[in-house]
Amino acid sequence: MIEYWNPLVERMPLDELEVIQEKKLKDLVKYVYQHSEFYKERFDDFGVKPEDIKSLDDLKKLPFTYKSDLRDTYPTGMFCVPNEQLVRFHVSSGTTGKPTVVGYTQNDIDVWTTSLARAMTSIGVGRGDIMQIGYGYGLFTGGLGAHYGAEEVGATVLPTSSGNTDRQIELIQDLGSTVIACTPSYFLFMNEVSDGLGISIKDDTTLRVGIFGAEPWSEEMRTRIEESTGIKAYDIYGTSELSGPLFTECHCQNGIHIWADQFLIEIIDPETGEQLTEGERGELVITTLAKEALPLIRYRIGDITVISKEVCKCGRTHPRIMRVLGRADDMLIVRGINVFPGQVESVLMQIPEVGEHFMILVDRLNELDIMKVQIEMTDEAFSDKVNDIIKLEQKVASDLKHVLNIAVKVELVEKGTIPRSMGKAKKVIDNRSL
Ligand code: DLL
Repeated sequence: MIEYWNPLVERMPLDELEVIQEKKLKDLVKYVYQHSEFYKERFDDFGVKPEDIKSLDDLKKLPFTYKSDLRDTYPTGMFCVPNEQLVRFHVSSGTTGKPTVVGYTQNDIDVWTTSLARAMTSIGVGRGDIMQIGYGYGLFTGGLGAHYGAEEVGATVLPTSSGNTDRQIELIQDLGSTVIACTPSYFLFMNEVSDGLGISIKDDTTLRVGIFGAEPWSEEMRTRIEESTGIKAYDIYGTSELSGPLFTECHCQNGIHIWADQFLIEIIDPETGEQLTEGERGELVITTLAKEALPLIRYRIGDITVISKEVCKCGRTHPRIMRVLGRADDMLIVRGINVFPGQVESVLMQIPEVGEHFMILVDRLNELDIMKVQIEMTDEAFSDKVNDIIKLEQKVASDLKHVLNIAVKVELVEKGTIPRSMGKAKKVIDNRSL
């Protein structure tokens, strides 16, 4: 098994990478100014010219771009190339507004594929692996993105897409899948279905690696998944606007490597837009350094994380982002206190009696926010002794209060009550916004 896909680039000292970034940034601003009416107007309104960008430090002189810009210019108003140069479109589902369209030149697909080839190599996935891809294929970027990356590293792809869970399990067994790529929620569901069929993922399959992302999941969930299924679970991150799934942790499982020769990252204060320093938690902002069809300048993804520029134990020098807590707009504000669903998950997963499925419900009663968490118990913990149930509810409520600083009502529900997901799971129902 090879250790690096491109050792020269992946282990290049950060200061050398920054020289590459600076050159690419200068070229990029000229390129977008010349090729996109949208960017020309945005730069002009902001009073900045491509020539003003002389170093990486000048990045902060550039205006941000937002998801709303993609929506406002729907479908292709931000593109820098004519349609005949595109080899593919992907389109976001548009559940929270108008969909966004992303276009790719052949070079964009190649850059995307290379990013994933580096990532997959860093977790030891390659030739000899059978990679079952349970992310949706089609307009969503998950399936096809993972597919191209897996083929590039020489793995054998099993393109199951999401759904048809019994069949997924049958194929894991019959074809001997060694890697599964899907949302963590879907894998939990697969594990549950396979238990129901009397098949243990740990003992009766050859699965050894999971590549889980497209939604936030916690360190505690990783521990649960790894212990119950015997696989190594890795985090994969990306967004459709940037291409799709792009980056993973390496085998050290300590942050997601962002390839600095292709992407320039910043962390900002979401309120003021000011740059924050390494180690401070804030909103991730990405500038694409190698995209042709839809380059993004200082794109405000909205995801909350922390950057580390420390050289990783794996030898890779590219900066890492720590587990993504979700988008700023996934954050709930309950009685003035900020709550990320991931924080709730972290607390719940540390309580052995609590199962993996939960739902957060927020209501407003007499001008007061009320947060309730519905949880299912594990099979082992299930007992019909009312006393035990009450004790468990109290324990969960007290642990949640300790971490979140707000009173939470806890309700234990029967197994199977919380809807299972084959894609991105919905973990919050906020009735205040209905
Ligand atoms: O979810 C791309 C993708 C596909 C990533 C498969 C990983 C695996 P979108 O549908 O545009 O693209 O959603 C992107 O999902 O801004 C985050 O809020 C969230 N997200 C994605 N990966 C993670 C992760 C794909 N590992 C949005 N941890 C992002 C936390 C994640 N959140």
